[in-house]
Amino acid sequence: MKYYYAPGACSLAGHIALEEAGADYEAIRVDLSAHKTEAGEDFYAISKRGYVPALVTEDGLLTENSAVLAYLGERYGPKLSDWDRYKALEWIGFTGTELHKAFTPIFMGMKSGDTQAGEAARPQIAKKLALAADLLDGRDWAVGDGPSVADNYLFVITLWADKFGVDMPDALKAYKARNLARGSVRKAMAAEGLA
Ligand SMILES: N[C@@H](CCC(=O)N[C@@H](CS)C(=O)NCC(=O)O)C(=O)O
Repeated sequence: MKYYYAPGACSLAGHIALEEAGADYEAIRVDLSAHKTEAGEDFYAISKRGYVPALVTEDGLLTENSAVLAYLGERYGPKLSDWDRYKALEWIGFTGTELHKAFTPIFMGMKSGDTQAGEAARPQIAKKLALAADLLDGRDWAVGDGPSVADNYLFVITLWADKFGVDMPDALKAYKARNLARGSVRKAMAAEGLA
């Protein structure tokens, strides 16, 4: 498999899953501002979407965190009960559409240099992070007894919250620390030059 990622981006979630699985894959860094791979290929020629993550499998190209994480989770992740599989999808949906997307004004501001919208978005992001902590409801992991792909994605969001100075409840700070202690997380972060 080939895995296209950008350092510290949402694609870190799948990168952690691949490390956790001990999968046979090649990680390829993409420069998202130039839309070029580290070898200088046009990333749009690899994925029409132009964004990461993008996973090249034996069956073809798979994109979108919701699909990539479900694919990696079901193939390589811990076996979940039927109900927990649905709950993991619920978490991935929540993380992608509520948490991840809430950071869009900050990312746009970084590109345009106009940071006002990003500043204005912070309280709203903090509110959503408070909801995430509430939904964890005292559990160590999103579903089941251990980490799953749902945690990989939520963990990336906690990294962004710290990076951009958004308030996080203590439960989420502890959750972030718990994830940072995972070998797969440390390996994927080191591979992306984040450690
Ligand atoms: N809908 C996509 C969005 C992925 C996404 O937002 N990727 C960002 C990095 S976190 C990206 O590649 N942005 C660069 C761009 O859109 O040009 C998904 O859920 O996987």
